[in-house]
Amino acid sequence: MRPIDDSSIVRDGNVCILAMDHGLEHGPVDFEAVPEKLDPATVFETATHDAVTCIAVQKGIAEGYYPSYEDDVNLLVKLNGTSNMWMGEPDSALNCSVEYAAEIGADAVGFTLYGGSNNEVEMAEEFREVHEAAREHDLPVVMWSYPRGQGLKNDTKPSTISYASRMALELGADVAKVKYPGSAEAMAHAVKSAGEMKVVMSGGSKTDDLEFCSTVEAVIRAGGNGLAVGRNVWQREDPERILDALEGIIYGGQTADAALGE
Ligand code: FBP
Repeated sequence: MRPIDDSSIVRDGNVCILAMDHGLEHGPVDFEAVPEKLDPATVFETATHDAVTCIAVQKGIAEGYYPSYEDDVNLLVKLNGTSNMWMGEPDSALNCSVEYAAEIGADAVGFTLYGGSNNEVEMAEEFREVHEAAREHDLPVVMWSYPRGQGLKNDTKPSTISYASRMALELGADVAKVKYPGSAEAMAHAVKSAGEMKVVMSGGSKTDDLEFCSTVEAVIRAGGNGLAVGRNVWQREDPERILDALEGIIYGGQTADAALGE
């Protein structure tokens, strides 16, 4: 067993991270269809669901809202991020230290690495400092492992996703968050490439209930450890219904059909 299994962000070996850093990464446009979700407190409420093992937010949101939820929600502080207005080669500004994340109550930290970007070398050097500081504070490290940049035409190609999960393992992450490579077989290879490290799927833009849950089921059957999801939960009218289903799939081994009661 790896130490991460004892962490509060893991339930029965699996993970379900509710991500809400979209206001920075994509802009308020992601909340247009659900304007009430512009209030971060509404997403913290959703994160109190038992399916969710932690909420992933930037430090400004953590500072403002986590104090009201610290008894009911585990906190992952995302340490870097970039706005959608940045037009350069993929990069992500380190905007929070591990020390500060620990001070405001983080249970885990998150870091985006754009492998393949012209900025990969600097990002990997920053990751080294983050990783070593996180070990000192006993905080699990989740890597948003997103190959992206000039040289990459298809960032969800199976070989690219396996490379993404392997990079996360080699650089010391405890969990890698990767895009779905299109099939359970490709996902199984990405999981195998990561040894005993945990691999979770990145949610992506909103799809219908059955399509989304079937993909999560495929991830679990492929040996993956769950999900880091944003829009597919909080852009829904009834986030609780999808979280009930995800709980059955991720921790109960249910099929998508059974979990959705279809
Ligand atoms: P989603 O489930 O909504 O895709 O959220 C996961 C996430 O990684 C967020 O943490 C982040 O803001 C966003 O996706 C990044 O998306 P993109 O792939 O467009 O960079």
